[in-house]
Amino acid sequence: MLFSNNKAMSTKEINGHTHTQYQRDTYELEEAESRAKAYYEWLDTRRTVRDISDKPVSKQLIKDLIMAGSTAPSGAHKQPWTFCAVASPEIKKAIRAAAEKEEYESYHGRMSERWLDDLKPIGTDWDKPFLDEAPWLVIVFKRIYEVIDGEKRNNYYVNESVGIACGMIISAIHRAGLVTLTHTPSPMNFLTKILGRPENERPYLLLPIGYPQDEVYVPNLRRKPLEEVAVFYE
Ligand code: IYR
Repeated sequence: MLFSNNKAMSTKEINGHTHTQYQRDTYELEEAESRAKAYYEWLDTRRTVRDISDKPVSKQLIKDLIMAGSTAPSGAHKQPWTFCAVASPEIKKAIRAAAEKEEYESYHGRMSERWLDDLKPIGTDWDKPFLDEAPWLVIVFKRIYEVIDGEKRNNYYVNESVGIACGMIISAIHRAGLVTLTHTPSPMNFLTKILGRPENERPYLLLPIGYPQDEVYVPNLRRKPLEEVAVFYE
């Protein structure tokens, strides 16, 4: 086998399984520091955007975003996720109607006063126009188990794995200059029904994806500084 730079790639057997040599790009510390800083500063420009334009986004682009999410590490490499990508206006309408029904209940009694208060600076309410205006909705399902030869096999670290995959697709969306928000209608089992998902899948997160509308306002958030999010033990 060859590396992409045409060098020979060596392999090694571990437990009877072939491992291929890991080829890394490494950088001297100064270059590594500057790359880390640049990546952080670029990620820090990402904002959750709820005003998503109806400007079309190609299926090809969505496929690559999904594949970026699907590069996430996962328990025993089971990749316990299914990304359902919805462009159908009828399905989007059905999702919006069902989500708003739940959200209406949440905002009018199911959520505590404190919770509603915490959301005031964000400015959300039960009205979810992005659910049928965004060109695509990607609904991420976690796969609790697989059925292999008629037998249930539980996946491992499913929440961790799917959470990481969501983080990776969110950063890929940002990289493409598109926007999204992490919508979590609650309860969200209506998604299982509308999308006809099997019993081993549970809805995890809904990501509307598209271009931002022409003029968009986002809350004036401050991200915690390093001192508030990290503790160093040296
Ligand atoms: N799921 C609801 C409420 C909501 C909850 C939190 I926590 C947020 O950060 C934002 C919204 C909704 O989508 O409106």
